[in-house]
Amino acid sequence: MKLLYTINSPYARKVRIVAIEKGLSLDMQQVVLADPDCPVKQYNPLAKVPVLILHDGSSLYDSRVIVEYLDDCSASNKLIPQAALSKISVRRWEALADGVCDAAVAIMLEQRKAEAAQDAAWMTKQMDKVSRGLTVLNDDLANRNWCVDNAFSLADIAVGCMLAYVTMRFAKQIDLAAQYPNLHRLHLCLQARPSFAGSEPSPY
Ligand SMILES: N[C@@H](CCC(=O)N[C@@H](CS)C(=O)NCC(=O)O)C(=O)O
Repeated sequence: MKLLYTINSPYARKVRIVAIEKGLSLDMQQVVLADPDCPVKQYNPLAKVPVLILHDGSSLYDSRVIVEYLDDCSASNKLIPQAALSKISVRRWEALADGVCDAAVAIMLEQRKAEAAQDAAWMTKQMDKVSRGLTVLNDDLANRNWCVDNAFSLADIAVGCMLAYVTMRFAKQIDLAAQYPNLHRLHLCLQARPSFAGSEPSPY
């Protein structure tokens, strides 16, 4: 199986970490989305990463579909619980973490426009989504070690990828330790895992 990804995509990083945690070896192909020959649109009509190309040439997207597929590839180290309520809870944490990333990515794209073309009110609206999302995730985590059922799961991976992304993009606006101490504690714990340590995003 081959994964098309970009190094700083938080969604692709979620997939990369799931694969490592599951012990699955993927053929990794880093792509440049702006490249006219970028292969992504051939496999995903939405032209977004991540895309997982299966052995028969068919493809899976988006990240939430891919992580479920990978988790089902082996019975060991399940990252999405089987029990219905726990599973829905994990997926809800993931949905909120991914949603915060959606708002953060939207701001980053707006900031790439010429300053006169940027819509400040729209960016504030997106930043409010980031702040509200972080507040809810921080409150919901409270003093627990892991997001759901006191066990490491996809919820922690999704939240960890989002935290790395927003702290990289908004280093000046977001002080995790001061504003979101519960998420800060989780972030430190996740950064120590080999799957996270080897896949840190870097600003470009
Ligand atoms: N919901 C999608 C989001 C994927 C996404 O937005 N990826 C970004 C990179 S971080 C992308 O490929 N953007 C290119 C575009 O929107 O044209 C997922 O979870 O995979």
